[in-house]
Amino acid sequence: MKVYFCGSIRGGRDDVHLYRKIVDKLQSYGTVLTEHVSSSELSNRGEDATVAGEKAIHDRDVDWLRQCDVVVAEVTQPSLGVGYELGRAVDMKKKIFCLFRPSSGRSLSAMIRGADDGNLFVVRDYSEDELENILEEFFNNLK
Ligand code: 6IA
Repeated sequence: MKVYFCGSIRGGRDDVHLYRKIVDKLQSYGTVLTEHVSSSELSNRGEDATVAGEKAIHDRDVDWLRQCDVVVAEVTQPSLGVGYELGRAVDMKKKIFCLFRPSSGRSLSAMIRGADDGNLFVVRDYSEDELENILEEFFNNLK
């Protein structure tokens, strides 16, 4: 099983500790293609990145998205990149699981909340202590 994990990078790194927890759990189900998203060494700056470097990142990520069996996204911290990845993944008819924390006080974009079709695209509100159980439930239902 190949899992593509989406989490904010330039959108802000406030939730990186949660991304780490999610990726740790996802690794018990398969290969996480985008493990770097959860790295505490990856900051949101990257001013030194070149345009060619950014193209390589984009093309590699879209390629990984094509290869994956399932997409898991933490969508609490708004991120253009995550929104873009989810849109592309919908077009590729991937199974998508979005995790949102209402306790953040934020309101999730209608373009994500409204994409939930109860089948291929599912949005799940959660709190941090429920994380492991929610992921277990999701992956057990995939089998
Ligand atoms: O707009 P954002 O940066 O928040 O987008 C985050 C999402 O896009 C993540 O789910 C990643 O899969 C993808 N993404 C964005 N930037 C990168 C990246 N380096 N490397 C890999 N995936 C990325 C960015 C350069 C860094 C020096 C800031």
